[in-house]
Amino acid sequence: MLLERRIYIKNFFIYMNQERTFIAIKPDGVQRGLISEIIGRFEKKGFKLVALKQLIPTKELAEKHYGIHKERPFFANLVDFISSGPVVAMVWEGPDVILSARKLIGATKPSESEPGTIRGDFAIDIGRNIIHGSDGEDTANFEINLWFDENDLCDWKVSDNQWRIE
Ligand code: DAT
Ligand code: MG
Repeated sequence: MLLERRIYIKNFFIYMNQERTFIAIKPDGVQRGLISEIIGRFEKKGFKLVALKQLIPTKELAEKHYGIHKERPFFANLVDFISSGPVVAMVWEGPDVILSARKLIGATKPSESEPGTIRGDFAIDIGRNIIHGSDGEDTANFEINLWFDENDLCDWKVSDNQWRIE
């Protein structure tokens, strides 16, 4: 029941399940020249880019970002890797974008990620799996706030929105 999922505000239908997610192209994706390929997949899917920056994350930022994995044996390597070079950090917006982005990205382990997904098409090793995407609403909020200031988030309307969202 589509109508139940949208509300009418100031002449626009706003999706109640409109979400934002945090996406990062890891240093391997940047080094391998996959920035445009990855951004292109999110753009062509129809999502809206809300924020974008390239930075070399500090170890402190990487540790906070992956804090949930603190006790795992791969944690130190992961933090070293993420802070080893430029990362392209982004916020994307759209209906159910958190789950959709995880599907575009593919499974964590490249041997299990389907062809057609970013990891399925471009990665062969779990330690070099190209891209990060938030895995739920709480992590999305936490990660967006961790990597971006409120002022970095660009509030804009996609001009052809009626051709993307009913
Ligand atoms: P995802 O990035 O799909 O959300 P995750 O949150 O379980 O996966 O793990 C974060 C990252 O840590 C993952 O992208 C790659 C690395 N990682 C996970 N499991 C690993 C393992 N068993 N060995 C080495 N690196 C691993
Ligand atoms: Mg994760």
